[in-house]
This record gives sequence, structure tokens and C-alpha cells, in this order.
Amino acid sequence: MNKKVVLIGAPIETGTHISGCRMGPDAFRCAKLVETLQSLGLEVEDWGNQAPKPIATQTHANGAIHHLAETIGWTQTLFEVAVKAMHSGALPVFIGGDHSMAMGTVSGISESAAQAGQEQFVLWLDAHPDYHGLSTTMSGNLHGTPAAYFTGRSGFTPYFQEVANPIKPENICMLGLRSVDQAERDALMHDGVLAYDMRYIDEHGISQPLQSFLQKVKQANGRLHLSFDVDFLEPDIAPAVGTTVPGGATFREAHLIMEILADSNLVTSVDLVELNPFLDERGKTASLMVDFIASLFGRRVLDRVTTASHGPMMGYAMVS
Ligand SMILES: [Mn+2]
Repeated sequence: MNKKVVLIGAPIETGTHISGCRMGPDAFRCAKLVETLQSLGLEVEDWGNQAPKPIATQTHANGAIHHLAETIGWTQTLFEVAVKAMHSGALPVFIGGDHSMAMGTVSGISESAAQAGQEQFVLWLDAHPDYHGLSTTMSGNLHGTPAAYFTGRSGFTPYFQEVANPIKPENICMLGLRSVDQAERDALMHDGVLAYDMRYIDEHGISQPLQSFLQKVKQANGRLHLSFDVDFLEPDIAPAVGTTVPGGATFREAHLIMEILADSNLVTSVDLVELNPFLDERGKTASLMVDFIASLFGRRVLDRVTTASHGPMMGYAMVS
């Protein structure tokens, strides 16, 4: 994995009804995200918290939609900073902020991949697919729409800028789904997004769908963006999110994903989203998320020993 990381704070909460996500980026810093990454030998540059572009008030026929102009402004800011970060040669970690930030971050990294002539893939760890259009969202919360936006689905323009290089739906793998609205279900099926719900994970484990997706990324010599929503996790271990859904990923399942991703060396950018410190219990969710990110960047408790005589996975040795 890239040895240089830039942190980009996106204190956005206009995509939700619940206040608190604006404190997310600073909670990640308080939970020692910078120090943890540095302790793993990474060079870390914190680009601070970004601000949205000023946009004149917008109204949409779907009266449920709120904070449309602010979310458009955030999308423009994050699109630009994402392109800039990718061009800097570092690995950007976008710390949110609600999931509407992915409209900007993912469309930006996708733009950058297209300029480099590389295929962009997205791993979406979330209880929800966030695949609503502006006209289908009933809550009006735009954090339910980013994946539809960056795949280039219709209805976002002229409000949002057109996505010049949309992510191909078949290049997206969603893991952990357990709350999907009918309109989203239809759109996901129609577009061919690789969507695995919790039942699939219960029956087959997390490793098999993830490994087969990573194989695809590797074969295409592609770039991989990880978008990690706190509500992917079981609410008992990660209460600091406004959209908890029971039956989420366990500590071990999430760790295994991070470890497999670390081994794959394929991740080129990351979103950490929906952390709401106002709902946290003594910072435990923020600390847990930092723990997962440490594993993503290669922190090991035990190193696997592979020898020619014994083959792989025969033994483990403690690292001093
Ligand atoms: Mn989400």
C-alpha cells in the first residue's frame, strides 16, 4: 500500500436529519488516527477540514429533499480535492461526515483514474446501498443517494455537476446490506451492482465474495476505493451512527476484511463515513474505526509464516 497518506476532513452533515457528523473528522483525530498511521511507518499529511462551495438555494420537485444546495457545494469541493489528492501521489483518506460526501470523493477519484487510464472499483461496506435517485428518496436525506450519483444514474443534473467518468455498476461490490428500499432494489438489480446482503455473509462468510471481487480488481489492474460506513458494523460495537440497523458485521468480520484488503495491496483511496461522535459512548466507535484502519494499513498481531516445506498457513509466529 502507498506509504504516503493525506487526511481530508469533510465535516458534512447536510445529507442527514441528525446532527453530529460534523464532528466526525475531529473525533477521528482525537482517537489518534494520525499517530496510529505514523506508528505504522506511514507519512501522514493532514489537509484539515474542507468547506463547501457557496451555492445559491436550490429547490427540487421532490419536496422531501433538504439541504440540496449545501450538498452540491460539498460535492464540488470534495470532487476537486479528491482529484488533487490522487494527483499528489498519496493515498487519500476522507474522514466524514455523512455518506453524501461520497458523491464528491468517489466522482473525484473516478475522474483521476480515468485520466490515468485505469479502471476504478469501489468496495462499499454499508447497511444500505445508498442507491436512491433524487426523485425516489422518501426521507430526502441525500446520504442515501451517492452510489446512484457516481454511477451516472439520471436525475442528478442539472443540480449536481454531471459525472464525466461514472463508476461502472459491475465495478462496485456492496457488502453488509440489510436495509434496502424497493426503488433501490430495482435499480441495483437493473444495473448489475455486486450486492451481498448479510444473509449471504451469514451463509458463505465474508472472505469468498471479497476475494472474488479483489481478483477482478487485480485482473483489471484497477484502483480500489473503500467506502466504509460505520453502520456496516453491529450497533453494539459501533453505536455512534444515526442509522443503526441490527445484525451488522461483527468485530472479527470487519477485521478480516481489513486484513484481506491489506494483503491485497489494492486499496488506493478510503472514505470513513457517518461517524456521529454525539451518539458515541466514550469515543469507543471512533477508537474502533481507527483500529480497523490500522489493520487496513497493515498492523499485525501475528504474522503468517509460510515455508516451502510446510506450505502456507501452517504456523504463526509472534512478532516482537
Ligand atoms: Mn451509507
